[in-house]
Amino acid sequence: MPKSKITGKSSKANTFLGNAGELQQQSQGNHPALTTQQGIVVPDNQNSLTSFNHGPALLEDFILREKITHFDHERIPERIVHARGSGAHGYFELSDSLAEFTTAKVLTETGKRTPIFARLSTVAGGAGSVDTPRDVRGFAIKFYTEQGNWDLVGNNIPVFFIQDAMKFPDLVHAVKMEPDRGFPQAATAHDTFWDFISLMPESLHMIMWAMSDRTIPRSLRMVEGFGVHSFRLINAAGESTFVKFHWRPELGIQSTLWDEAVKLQAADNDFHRRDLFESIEAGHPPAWELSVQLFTQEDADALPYDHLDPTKIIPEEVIPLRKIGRFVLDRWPDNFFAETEQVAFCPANVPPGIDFSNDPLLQGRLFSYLDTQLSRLGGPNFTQIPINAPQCPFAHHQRDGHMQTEVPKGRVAYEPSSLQPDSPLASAERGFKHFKGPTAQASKGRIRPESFADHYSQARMFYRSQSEVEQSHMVSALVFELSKVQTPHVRSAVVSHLLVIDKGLAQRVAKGLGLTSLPAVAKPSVNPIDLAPSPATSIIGRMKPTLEGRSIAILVDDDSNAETIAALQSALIAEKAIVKIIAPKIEGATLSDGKHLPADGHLAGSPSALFDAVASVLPLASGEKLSKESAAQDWFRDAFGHLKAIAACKGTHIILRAAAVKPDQGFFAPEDVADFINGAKGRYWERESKVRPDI
Ligand code: HDE
Repeated sequence: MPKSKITGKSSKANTFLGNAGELQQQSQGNHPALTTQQGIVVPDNQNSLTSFNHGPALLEDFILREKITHFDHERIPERIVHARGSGAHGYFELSDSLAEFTTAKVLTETGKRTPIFARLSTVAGGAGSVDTPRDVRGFAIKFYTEQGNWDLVGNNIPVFFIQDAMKFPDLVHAVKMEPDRGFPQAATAHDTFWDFISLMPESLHMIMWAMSDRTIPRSLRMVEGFGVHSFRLINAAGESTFVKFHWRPELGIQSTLWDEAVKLQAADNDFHRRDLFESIEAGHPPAWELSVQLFTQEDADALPYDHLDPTKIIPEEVIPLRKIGRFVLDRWPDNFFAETEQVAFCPANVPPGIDFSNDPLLQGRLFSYLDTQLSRLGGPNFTQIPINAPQCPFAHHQRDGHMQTEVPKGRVAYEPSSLQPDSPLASAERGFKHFKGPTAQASKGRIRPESFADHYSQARMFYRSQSEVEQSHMVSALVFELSKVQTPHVRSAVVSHLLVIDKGLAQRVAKGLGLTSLPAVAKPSVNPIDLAPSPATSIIGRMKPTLEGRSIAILVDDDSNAETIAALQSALIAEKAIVKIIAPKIEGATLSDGKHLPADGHLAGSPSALFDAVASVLPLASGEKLSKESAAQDWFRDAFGHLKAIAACKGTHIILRAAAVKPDQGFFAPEDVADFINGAKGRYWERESKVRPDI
């Protein structure tokens, strides 16, 4: 042990290992040695190299420098849109062959499982923003087919805001946080967004969908997906059929209420990500049916709108959906960054047998995705990242560039070549066949087709296809959003467009905003027509009466009736519901039978917004005590306000009275398990006018 020159005593500095010593003593396991990225074994991962006791850190500490440098570069640019997302692996299985229409094997070989990776995202917020803002959800699926990767990069709404890719940067700049002030994050409720919308009437159909409950989904497991654009299927004879892709959750589509979404945002920033993770981990993988709408050029010509206009749908009442298979998301990624963050989708990735239409928005997208990925993933070799690599044989002459991780062999990196007989060659027979198209276009110009000019008819069709409750939700969404707009003329301009869509809608929104008179009606370039309603666009009419995959809370405390709780638990689990025990303290409660029941959440930190229905089994004393706590009062007031079924025992009624909640037909005794289960399969829409009389 070295001696100090001054004191002559042994210096502790050289022998003290800090945490490293303690950790080494604790670690009895057979761990592999920790090394640097260069493979040098790290002697101490707690203390940097300093010049003696309290001396400065030394530049020669290559272990510290490597660790900090790597850390400094851990983040990559986030996606300009769809930055926040959650992904999962799974598979697609085809049940109905489309061999008549396409040569793409993924759509012709029934029974075969194709591996997939899907990512669901919000659009406007940054990567660290919340899961439950009012926003469109992206729904992108990568199919690792044996003919190369096919990316179906869709949204949970079947139309888009704009008709031409030229407008996309403007739209995104308008929706993102305002550039001078840096807010609001993840919200459309601000001036620049609504200013842009008021000046772009082509966005109004999408606005109707965005202001509906579709943009506040209950779970990522319960959203629909749409490819939006028309694509083409090409068969062996080179013939083309138009196709639109739709996918529907087997658990049914379901949304939250706005007030619930706002409270979820406070209760759990990761509500959707956690929900998807937990259901996959618990062995309840979500699944979707994949369907297509198939139609010919003649069918398209007969429609009163242009299918190449991405602000239009073809209602399924006009061209029915044909179910062709299902996909399942059953494996959470091993590493969020390596997979969910680095995955790169691109609508231009299609196998032979699928081709593009002339939708001008799609055409722009075919360029944008690869371009953005070059900077987001740092260069042209991102297809080597495992999540992006095809899972079929591939061979190309692309070489070098940033982060080349492969070691290509041989002399030949070009084609044709006579020097290397086994070097890859193009194959006209197996290769991608571009649809030739009808006839060459005679002219060019920056022209928007006349057939894209009607911006209001489908917006009206959507609004009028909704149930009364859903229409009211749209009214309150519009009132909320426009009330956040500080510029009065922007508010009026939006109402002037609503007047064209539906006068009743415009009047209700104007009243909600407190406008003293209605603005002049906007002047459409083409007068709208009344299209037949499309009931398939409504959510409430199509909600599944089921508890499968839904989350039900049981509030318990010390001395709660053990028998009632056990009966509720087993009956709910038999319905495939997720049961969560909530107690005033996270340690749980000792029930009437003397047994301890651990809790999944504590009352103050687990608001009822997190659950689809609530049951409460409390002894009178506990009801008395909790009735004085605002967290307990809010729990029931919110469950009531969010139109949920409530099973309440006598003790709970003390809290209900304190919270001024008057029981209605959505209330049950916890012992009446079957009634509660039936009641919990839906929401009590008729309660809405009592809790939100203004809308
Ligand atoms: Fe995207 N979009 N988009 N988009 N989009 C991106 O690509 C773009 C559009 C969609 O989970 C970006 O890699 C343009 C419609 C999803 O990684 C970018 C236009 C639809 C995702 C891009 C559109 C989508 C993106 C950002 C108009 C529904 C997330 C990062 C011409 C059919 C994919 C990236 C994921 C992501 C461009 C319009 C869906 C910038 C130019 C319409 C689901 O390339």
